[in-house]
Amino acid sequence: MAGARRRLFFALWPDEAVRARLAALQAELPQVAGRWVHPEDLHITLQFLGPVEPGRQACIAEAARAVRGEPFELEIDRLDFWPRPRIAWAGPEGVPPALQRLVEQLARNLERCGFEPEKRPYRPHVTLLRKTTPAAAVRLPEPIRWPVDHFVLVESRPGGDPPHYRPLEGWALED
Ligand code: 3AM
Repeated sequence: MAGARRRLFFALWPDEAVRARLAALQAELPQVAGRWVHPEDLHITLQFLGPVEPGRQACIAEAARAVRGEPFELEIDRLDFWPRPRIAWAGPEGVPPALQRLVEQLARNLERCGFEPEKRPYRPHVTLLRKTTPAAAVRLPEPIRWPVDHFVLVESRPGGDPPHYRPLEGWALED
């Protein structure tokens, strides 16, 4: 039997301290309309994979294992809004080189498993609020420092009650 496909993506997963600060930011958002992302679902997507057959998961794990990365720190210092997905998000002003390298390596390794690399430039962000109303970008007076030393493969289970995302496996970024 083929087994059920799972909806998967690679992400940076905050530790409890960073998660608490991101959740506090949600509470301070000026927007009132929208659908809050459950605090346990807060993350930064590295690459979205979509529905994956069980037979491809070994290739995906191998692609992740083959990544040679290094730990880095993210400075979450911007709160912004994108009109097309209609989300409010928090993220770093720029992309740290170590993060850019991580995303590119992952995309390259995943091509061997048949996943098309994303054509749009990589924009790291934590979605805080969906289906929201337009808002102006602001710079956070106190940036959130997010030390990144690993990345995870996450299963997405939309529908039902949140949290919707569950980390399945993680890989360290080692010097
Ligand atoms: O990281 P965020 O919350 O912005 O919108 C989905 C979510 O993004 C995105 O992957 C993340 C985890 O679900 N996503 C969903 N479908 C997608 C698709 N077809 C997608 N990203 C790219 N292509």
